[in-house]
Amino acid sequence: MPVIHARPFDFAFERGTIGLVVIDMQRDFVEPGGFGASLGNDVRLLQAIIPTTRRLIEGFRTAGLPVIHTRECHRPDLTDLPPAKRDRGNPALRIGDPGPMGRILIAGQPGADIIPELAPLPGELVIDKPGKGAFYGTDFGPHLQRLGLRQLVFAGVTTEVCVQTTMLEANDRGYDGLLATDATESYFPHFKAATIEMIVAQAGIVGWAASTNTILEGLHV
Ligand code: TIU
Repeated sequence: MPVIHARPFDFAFERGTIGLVVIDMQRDFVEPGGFGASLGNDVRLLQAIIPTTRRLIEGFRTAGLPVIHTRECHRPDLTDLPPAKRDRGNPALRIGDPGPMGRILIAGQPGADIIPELAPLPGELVIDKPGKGAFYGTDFGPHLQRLGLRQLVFAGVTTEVCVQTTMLEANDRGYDGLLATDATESYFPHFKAATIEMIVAQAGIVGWAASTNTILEGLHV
């Protein structure tokens, strides 16, 4: 079985069952004027991983392996937005409010688009998700089963929120998850570092972690 050298030990995979999941690389999180900025975050921190994430995506494409993208967003009528999520904190703009990139975190608005540098190719799966995890309220799970995937490499933002939640959801459903450490980022660098350590601690209690170069070497691309 081929392996990717990872922490805490080698990540074994099959070519027919491994795929890349890129979480929420949307304008709303990465560009000024979106959801991330409305929460008071410095979105420039997330922009640093764009070239690495692009290399990871292109490596999977070159290897002929599936790339799946997710977008955190809500229906225009907000019926999938619990008050507990909308009313959290005291942001300048709330989900659904009009902002410089259209309504904040709403499907179909410019802010909910994946950033142009990492745009999905025609035919790549894009999962719109109302929650932090990609399994909740979506058909992500059935799509993974249809594609026959068992090992998932994760990239995207933010490490400790949507990426970690999706890795935990995937782990409970029997998928092996590997986090690409330089293709994920947080508004809080110490949260990113802690998340990586939490994932690989206890003999990989949640999963594995490796750099993009190491992942691409393991895939032979
Ligand atoms: N705020 C924050 O760190 N993250 C989110 O709200 N969503 C995702 O992580 N995608």
